[in-house]
Amino acid sequence: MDNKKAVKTKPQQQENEKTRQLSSSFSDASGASMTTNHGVKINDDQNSLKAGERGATLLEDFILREKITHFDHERIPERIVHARGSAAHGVFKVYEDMSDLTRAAFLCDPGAETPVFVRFSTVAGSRGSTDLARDVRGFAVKFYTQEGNFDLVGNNMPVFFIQDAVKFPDLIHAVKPEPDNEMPQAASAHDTFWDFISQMPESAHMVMWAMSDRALPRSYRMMEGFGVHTFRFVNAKGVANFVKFHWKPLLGVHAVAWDEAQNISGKDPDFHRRDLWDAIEAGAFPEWELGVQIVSEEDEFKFDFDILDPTKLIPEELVPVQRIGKMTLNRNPDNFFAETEQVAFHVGHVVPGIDFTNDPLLQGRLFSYTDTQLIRLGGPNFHEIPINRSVAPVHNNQRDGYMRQTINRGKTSYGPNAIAANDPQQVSEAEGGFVSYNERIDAKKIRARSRSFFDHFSQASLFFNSQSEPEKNHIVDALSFELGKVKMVDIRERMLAVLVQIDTDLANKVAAALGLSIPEIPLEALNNSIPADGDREAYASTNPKSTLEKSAALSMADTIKDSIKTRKIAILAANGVDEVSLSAVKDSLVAEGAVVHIIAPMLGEIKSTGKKTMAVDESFLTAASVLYDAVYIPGGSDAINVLLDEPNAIHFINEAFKHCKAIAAHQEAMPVLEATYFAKQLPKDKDTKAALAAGLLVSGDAKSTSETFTKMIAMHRFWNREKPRKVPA
Ligand code: HDE
Repeated sequence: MDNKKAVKTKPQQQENEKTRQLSSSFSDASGASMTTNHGVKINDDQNSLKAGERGATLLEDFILREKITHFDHERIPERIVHARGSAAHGVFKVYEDMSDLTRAAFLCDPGAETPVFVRFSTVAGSRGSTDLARDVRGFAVKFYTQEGNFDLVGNNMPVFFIQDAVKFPDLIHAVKPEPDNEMPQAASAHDTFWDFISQMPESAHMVMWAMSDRALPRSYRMMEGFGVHTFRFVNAKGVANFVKFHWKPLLGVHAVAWDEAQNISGKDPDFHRRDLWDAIEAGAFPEWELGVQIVSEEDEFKFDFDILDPTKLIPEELVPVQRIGKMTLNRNPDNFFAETEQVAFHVGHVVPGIDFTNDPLLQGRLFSYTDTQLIRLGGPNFHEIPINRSVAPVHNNQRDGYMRQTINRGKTSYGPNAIAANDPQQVSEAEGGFVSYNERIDAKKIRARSRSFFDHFSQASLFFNSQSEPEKNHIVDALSFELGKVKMVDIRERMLAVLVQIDTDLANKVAAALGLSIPEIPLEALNNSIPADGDREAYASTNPKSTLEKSAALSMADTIKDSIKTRKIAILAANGVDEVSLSAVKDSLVAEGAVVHIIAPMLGEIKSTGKKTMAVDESFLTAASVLYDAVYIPGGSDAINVLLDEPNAIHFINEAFKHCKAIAAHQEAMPVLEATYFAKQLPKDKDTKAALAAGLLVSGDAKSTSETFTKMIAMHRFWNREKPRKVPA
């Protein structure tokens, strides 16, 4: 590893114990000679070795052969699921000693700072697919604790499509591009997915989440995360409690509109990746609080659902989420492949104090994650890849295999041994040895599913009932779109029969959009996921009502809306812009932590009325409304005339309106607003209240514009605009 001293760490990004460990693997070529992989200095990297200037290339050219061979092997198989991802380094700190609940050391010492590496991902798309696909997002956290790695491999939705791991390959085959023509990429809107789903009523709850705005995050930084399964906390006395893990983003939970998502996919398929990278580069470090819901063993059966069923959540009204610590992502990776691509998460990586339950989906995952790395990362030594290495020392009698990095010394690789005095030694529980929770098991060996897993619809209904009106409309639209893309009518119809079990109004609206009526399919005929000798009646969904009517935590409507930090604001300007109305608003937004771009017809610079030159960040060609959270149009009659003549400027504002974003304008810019399709909807009243209700503000006063506009941006979206459903842009 040459040139260790020359390694540059970005000034605002943070170091931790894991970074220091990684630094022994850093390589930086500044000032270094080019060499082959066996360290020989290269004299000519421009020409291959030939028999004469115009002659054939010689096989002898070891430099050429080495370079091309390495290149030929530069790709590894992409992950079968979660192939597309982005990651960052950070730290986690627990707020208070949690030793009453768990002996996990990193959760017992508020002074300890645990390094983490977090990878966010989509599920269905390939590595090169768009970030904005309608999909579940992976939220995988590797804690490098002093007791070994703990991987919390979760999603941004708290439940899953299936109850038993044995159905996972079927689910993924159904959602991936269809095998005959490999279409569509990164989309569930096709026949095979809905063919499968419509026969698997256990997926109903998760389908509601996947069709909701949760599947279209504004940013990875604005997503919740969930461990999904029920895990166990075990304390030093051996007392266990059930635990559900949550990540709560301090920026709130926000989404984009579906039309916007589709546009972003074209304008910037790396939207989420760029957003995460840029925020960290700018020092706006994303933060989440770790939450836990604790259920005692005595309460295991007190709910009207089974806590081992991964298609169920525990409503926060029944068991509140305690926030026990904070995670901050504060450093971008140095190398995408070495870190983000090669990181290997494993739901089975737990530390003493954290243990599993018998959730049958979790149990299957415990096998899968090592198995997949064996082929993806080329053998059993993937734990030695720097990003996967534990910061706690690793010693055991495992040896050899492809790409072994460790040079084990000595003669013994077995135990017991006398030659090395039985090293490495086993460790007592008191000194931190892992001991599995002593769960009592007394059962028959059986392939079956517990009756307590057969309530498929009550939490799907609870989720739908808990949504605000706009969120409900978005679910109706999403289902109408997805099922509209399904070609086989009987699949659409069967899905309507599933939806009617969740909510009649929802099913009726989707049916209307599809031009179909809802078939009457009895519950026992809805479930086609039954064994060959299975009793259809016994496998029918039970249909109880949830004891809760609504759960506020399931809706995004009331999420945190008090900050515009890292929000992207477009200022549309041209030569002749009024400098005061531009700079005052810009400065105030920047002071609040927003990212402000001046967008003009051409790149380069514009001149204000006061002849001040200002740099243009983007032109109408390179920017797009969908890449911003809000728009401001300053005054200056010359600039306004230019914008009026620029169809892309009007389109920009129309699109921002269509996607329900905050729009503010100086009163001199009124002609531009009058050229939009929403001119008639401009609020008659010019006061703050009207502006906050409509998300539209026209004012001549820069100070009050800044104040009101900031509040409007923090509100994220003005979904009430969707009501008239007029489609411009
Ligand atoms: Fe995964 N999953 N999964 N999964 N999963 C993988 O592991 C699997 C499940 C999740 O950023 C794979 O290293 C099975 C639930 C995330 O690298 C693979 C089952 C949840 C990631 C795999 C599930 C997840 C993965 C592919 C059903 C939410 C990305 C590459 C029994 C709680 C991690 C890899 C990263 C990745 C198998 C179900 C989350 C094949 C068999 C439920 C976030 O091992």
